[in-house]
Amino acid sequence: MKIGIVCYPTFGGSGVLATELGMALSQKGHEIHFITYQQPVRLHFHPNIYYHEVSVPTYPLFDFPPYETALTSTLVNVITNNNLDLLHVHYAIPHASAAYFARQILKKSGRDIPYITTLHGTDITLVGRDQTYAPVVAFSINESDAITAVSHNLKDETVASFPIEKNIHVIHNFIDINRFYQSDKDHFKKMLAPNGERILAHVSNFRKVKRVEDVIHVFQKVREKMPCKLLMIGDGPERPNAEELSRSLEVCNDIRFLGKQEQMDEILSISDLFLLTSSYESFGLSALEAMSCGVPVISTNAGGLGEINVHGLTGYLSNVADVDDMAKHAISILENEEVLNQFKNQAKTHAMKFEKQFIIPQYEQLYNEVVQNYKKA
Ligand code: GMT
Repeated sequence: MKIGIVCYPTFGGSGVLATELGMALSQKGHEIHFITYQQPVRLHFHPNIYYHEVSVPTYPLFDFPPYETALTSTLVNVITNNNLDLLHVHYAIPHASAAYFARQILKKSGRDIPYITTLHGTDITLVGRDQTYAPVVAFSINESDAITAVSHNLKDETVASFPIEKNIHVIHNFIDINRFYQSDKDHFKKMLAPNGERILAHVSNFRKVKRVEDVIHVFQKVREKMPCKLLMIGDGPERPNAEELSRSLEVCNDIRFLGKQEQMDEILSISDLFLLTSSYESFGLSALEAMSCGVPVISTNAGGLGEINVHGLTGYLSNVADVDDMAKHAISILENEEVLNQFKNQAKTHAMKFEKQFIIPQYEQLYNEVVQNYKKA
């Protein structure tokens, strides 16, 4: 099948998932066309993969260059010139409405193409609900030939927020266990924790929804009980506050803010515990990547996190903002080597349920259904 994938090319979970999906599909023989404004960060070369850049010319009149219009025109051109069978857009805003518009334009010239929209989280729960976008989001989701959500929780949130007229298929995010596994990085671990300190890690885009200051508070409480280090990976608007808090709590010497990193498997390989303190998380792909590397997860119970992190098995879940509870659970895992190893094994074993070989066929089946139905109609 010839499939166009539209996504954000950045480090965010939706872009990462879309890129991994495209790469996995290309290995199964599909021809994949990424259409984004930048080459996706995790994209590797493969003969079946094409990348089309959306360029948005500037003009003095444009205070806000019309990205959606540029994307729609690029979609029309790429679909026509490459004879695509299907479009799969990740993150509703503005990708679903651009796909709808491109489909309408192509209909005028006698070409028809179905599009599938995958909802990822904040496109529904934060940005999408805002009245600035809501009518367009609802319309373009409903016009999709199929809708998927990355968790049952996100499906429920979507149905509660919008007048959805179609079934939403839940297809969980997935992991490549051949890339995300615990490898021997002892030399690297010794550099960061020279005295055998436990290593805690957090990965995010440092937005408000991640509550990164809670990560620092949890770390401070764990550090009172045992020598440990914290790795803060990623970047975003809340990073200065988190750094300031770590200085005022006098824990900054044991925290490394590493910024955006590509070799997440290596960093997770040296980590003992993963912290995710979000007030909402549709799924928590970063937590799954950690579990796949054998790192137990201390998270909140917000959104779909309970669909991957199993309380008492792969880690623990606490109420949002309950840093005492999170610290208590973190200590209970980290203070005993045997318990820690047990949680590491359980996290790894559970992550394997989300292995890409189980999830990719669910997308392929949906693609086939959509394309067949479209041909019949
Ligand atoms: O975490 C973010 O804010 C980035 C965001 C995105 O769309 O790039 O991530 C969302 O999609 C991921 C992939 O499906 C999910 O694993 C994240 O849980 C989800 N983030 C939120 O719901 C806050």
